[in-house]
Amino acid sequence: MVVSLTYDLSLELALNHPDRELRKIAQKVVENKRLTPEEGIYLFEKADLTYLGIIADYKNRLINQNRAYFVVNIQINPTNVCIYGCKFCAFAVKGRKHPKAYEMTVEEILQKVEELYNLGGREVHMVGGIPPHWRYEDYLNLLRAIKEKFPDVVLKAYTAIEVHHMAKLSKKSVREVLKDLKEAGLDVLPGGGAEIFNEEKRKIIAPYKASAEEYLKIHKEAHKLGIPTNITMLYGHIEDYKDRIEHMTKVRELQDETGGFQVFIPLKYHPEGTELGGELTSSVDDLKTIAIARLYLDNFEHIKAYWVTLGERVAQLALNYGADDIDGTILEERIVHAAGTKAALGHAKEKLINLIKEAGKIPAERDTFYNILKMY
Ligand code: V47
Repeated sequence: MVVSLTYDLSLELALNHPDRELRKIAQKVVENKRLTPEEGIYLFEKADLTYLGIIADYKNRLINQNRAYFVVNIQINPTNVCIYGCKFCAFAVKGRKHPKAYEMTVEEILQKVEELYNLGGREVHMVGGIPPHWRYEDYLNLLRAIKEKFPDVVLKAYTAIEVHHMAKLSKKSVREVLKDLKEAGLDVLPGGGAEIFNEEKRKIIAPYKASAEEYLKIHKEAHKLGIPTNITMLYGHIEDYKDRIEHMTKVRELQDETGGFQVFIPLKYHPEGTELGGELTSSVDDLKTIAIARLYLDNFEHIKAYWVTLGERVAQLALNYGADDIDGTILEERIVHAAGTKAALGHAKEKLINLIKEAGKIPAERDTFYNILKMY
């Protein structure tokens, strides 16, 4: 099925690409056929951005029409004290006594949630370090305290890495921990901590973190309990294209099994102040990664262009390269800002609406579960 005459014409360009393999891939996209890992790698290595934009936008329009989603939300990073010394992270510090260490009080966190309420938002994205002194109950009590004061808040909190840590702390199974978290008020598991699933590279950049297998098992368990989850991929450090496709293949396989992922979020690596160092990826690489994610993850409804890592301008462009979501107002973010992102914070809803409109898409304000609240 072809969406409109305009797309008919541009699709013709992709379907008649001088490269035989790219012609074949475009044809598969039109026929809604799944791409193989080899084809995914070929797209990274050989496809030009114009070609990718045409077919990724085509695929996105079949799924999301002309809409681009945003959410009125707040991000809270309760503490930067963390037992894991991930080499790509400029946010975390080792101990409470570190001069840059901070820890928000419950009252400070509740105040932040109040700010969100004043803006009419309900999503709280809460993720931070894993401090050595937090007990299992501390994680649960924080959720309870927020839900008690703000019962209709939606809590997207703690990554699978924190869940893994809580299971060790409490000596409970992952399933039991997730059940406790759900009872305490957890609504959605955010997608952080996935980094890159290739075990060799994962061991280098995040030597102490849960393995890819453990990470994915936690998401699977969450899906079985009816907890939707998001999933990320940190790219632009020491991984190569093959690793990106390996990562997305694992994500695609689990989605086939459970259908529990809401959105895939490629996260552009920022090297400033990190032990790992390195260079920023180009905007071409960023847009290609978004487009290939859209094409490869045929069982995902949503691909997020996270403006905090991409910057507003590339995130806006990404809406024409397969992304249909730009996250939200956020207000505060410390993790990627510690690593040098220049993305300005405190975006008003109106700014996000204009950004989306300028990209030629229809702004759709959503809740955490992608229910549309209002179209603009
Ligand atoms: O897991 C850490 C990443 C993640 C750096 O679920 C870095 O909707 C770039 O996961 N450069 C946390 N990235 C953020 C995250 C997220 C963001 C937005 C939406 C959702 C969602 C999830 O930030 C970490 C890590 O992969 N990160 N350091 C860095 N130097």
